[in-house]
Amino acid sequence: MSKMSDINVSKTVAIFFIGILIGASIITILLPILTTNNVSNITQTQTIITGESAFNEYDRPTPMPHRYWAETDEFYVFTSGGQQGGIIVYTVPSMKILSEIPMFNIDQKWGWTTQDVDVKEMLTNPKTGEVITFGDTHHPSLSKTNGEYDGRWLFINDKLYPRIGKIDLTLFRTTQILWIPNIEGGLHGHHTSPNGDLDVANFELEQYNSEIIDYITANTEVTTDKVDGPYVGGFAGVDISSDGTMSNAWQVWGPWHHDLLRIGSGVSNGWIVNTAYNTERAVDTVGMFAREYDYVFFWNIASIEEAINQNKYMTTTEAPDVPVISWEDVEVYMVKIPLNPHGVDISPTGKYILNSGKATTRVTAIDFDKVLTAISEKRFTGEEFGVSILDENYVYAADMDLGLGPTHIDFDNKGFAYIAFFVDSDIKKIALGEPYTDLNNMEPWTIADVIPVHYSVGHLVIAGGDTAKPYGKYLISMNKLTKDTFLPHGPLIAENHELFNIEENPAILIDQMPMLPEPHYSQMLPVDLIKDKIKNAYDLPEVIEESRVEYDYENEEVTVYMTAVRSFFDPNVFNVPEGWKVNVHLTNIELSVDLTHGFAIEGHDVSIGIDPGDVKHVEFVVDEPGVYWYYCIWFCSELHMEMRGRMIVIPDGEWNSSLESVSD
Ligand code: K7E
Ligand code: CUA
Ligand code: CA
Repeated sequence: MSKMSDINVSKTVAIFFIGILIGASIITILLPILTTNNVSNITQTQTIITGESAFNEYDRPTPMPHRYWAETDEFYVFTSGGQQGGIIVYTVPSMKILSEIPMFNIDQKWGWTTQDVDVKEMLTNPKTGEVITFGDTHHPSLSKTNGEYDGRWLFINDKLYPRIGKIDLTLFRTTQILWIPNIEGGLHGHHTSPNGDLDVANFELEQYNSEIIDYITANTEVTTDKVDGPYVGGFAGVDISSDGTMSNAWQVWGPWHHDLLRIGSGVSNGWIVNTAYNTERAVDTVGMFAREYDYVFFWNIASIEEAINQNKYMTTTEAPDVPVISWEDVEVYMVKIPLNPHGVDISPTGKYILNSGKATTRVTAIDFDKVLTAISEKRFTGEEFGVSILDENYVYAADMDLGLGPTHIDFDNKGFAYIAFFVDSDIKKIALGEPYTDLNNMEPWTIADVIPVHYSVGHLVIAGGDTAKPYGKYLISMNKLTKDTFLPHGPLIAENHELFNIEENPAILIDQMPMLPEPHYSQMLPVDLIKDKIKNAYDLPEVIEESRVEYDYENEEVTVYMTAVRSFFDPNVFNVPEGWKVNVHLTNIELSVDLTHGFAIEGHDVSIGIDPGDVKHVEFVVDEPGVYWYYCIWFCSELHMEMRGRMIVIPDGEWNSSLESVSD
């Protein structure tokens, strides 16, 4: 023990001197910056540039003042990575990428790998035990309070597997993945409620869960067949507690599969709105176009809760705590909309629900006030599977013939809807009706601007477009099939995110940014809403495990409690008998921002970043005797290269307890 403390003392001294060295160099670098007034620098430079060459305010000044973008960027953009499996973060108006946040994918540089037992658990399908390390993120939804973003969390669906992930916006890291039971395949339409207590997602695929089919088709005309179809569908409700914890709340199942989804607010508060493009209940592409129209559905959330209170639900063996409710036991209405709809989006006061028929040229606007009247006056034109069809001639505020391939819709703060057209490669700006006519001063439902994009636009996003109070100002068109927009780089071309200033009419293209494949929807959050809440480090545990190595002969496991600090691992050597399992509990005890370390060990498929204040728990098995170096994967100081240590695997038969490592 005395040997150990001697070494500790000398190490403390070494750390102290290294700390001074590093500190001194940081001060040397920072001093000129700290003593310069950056803000006035920026303004000056801008004025000069603007005056001389008619550059607009979005051009970068030359010479570039240090911290220019940190001072001027206004929004964070959280864009779904699509088949990348996570989230990509960039800022506006600079269009500069800040971060990737792995979620359903693994990415060792961000410390998100399945060697971390906590990450592995989150990525394990509870039904099959499979660890799924890829996904398909589509629809991010920022948490809200009173209909506006509160900057606490971001939730997103996986279209490939049935799960919803959550990002904690104080850390920009995934902190929970909730698996949805009873279904095969993933989730698609996804949105959180205006008060942040509910998250709802449509099942991406038609389902055949025989337990549930027996229940929901018991007394109805709904037919199903396992081989020939048709099948059934539905959506899942997820409770979000006040600390952001997600839990499975309920599922509603019915005859149809649903595509996109919004939770109403304002006038439509308390209703879930979702579409179905396959009201034909077909199992092949052509069959899904058989009808001339499909439906948008309005589901009363209170009636779902009421059905649960009245015990009108079943549960499955897989999920005994999750009520499964038949569509027959909830209050639901539908309205005919142009065939094979895609986008369904709700205007800021919750009054207008815009639906785009992606295989048509039509976009319809439904007035939710009229939906409520039509329900109370029973203005129905028929029913299907017991669901009343509201008279579309009454509830439509507009039926617009606007162009080819309408996809998604978003809203600004001035009474306009912006509708993306995939085939036309443009965005049409449309004046909304009452109560927005005071704002837009236009004949309702007429075109105010046609914005060309490059080229085929799927989603678009306006800052705060799904909130009660959009911020407006910027629109990002998220384009696919971008062809010649950027330099050639092989057969698959980067996506193109185009930033427009929509305060001007016609809108001004500010920037084009190549984006890695393949975003769907994004959301924008004001910098001021979260900037000061973002943490420099994880909260270190109250008790930091003392560095040590423990041997468990019964289970043949060695547990290493290790710390990382510039630029040492402690312990920096440990011995293990061949064939044993190794658990490394690694704590980065630094609390300085950006001082991420890492732990990579040769030959064992382990490489993982670890942020300041974080604790990682890595597991692996040692099969081959030998000397294995481990090292830090992030350049953390001038002594980074030396930040390494050894794991020595002792051959079978040569081990004896005197080889047990004691921490130094
Ligand atoms: Cu929102 Cu791409 Cu999933 Cu349309 S979907 S683009
Ligand atoms: Cu720690 Cu490099
Ligand atoms: Ca259809």
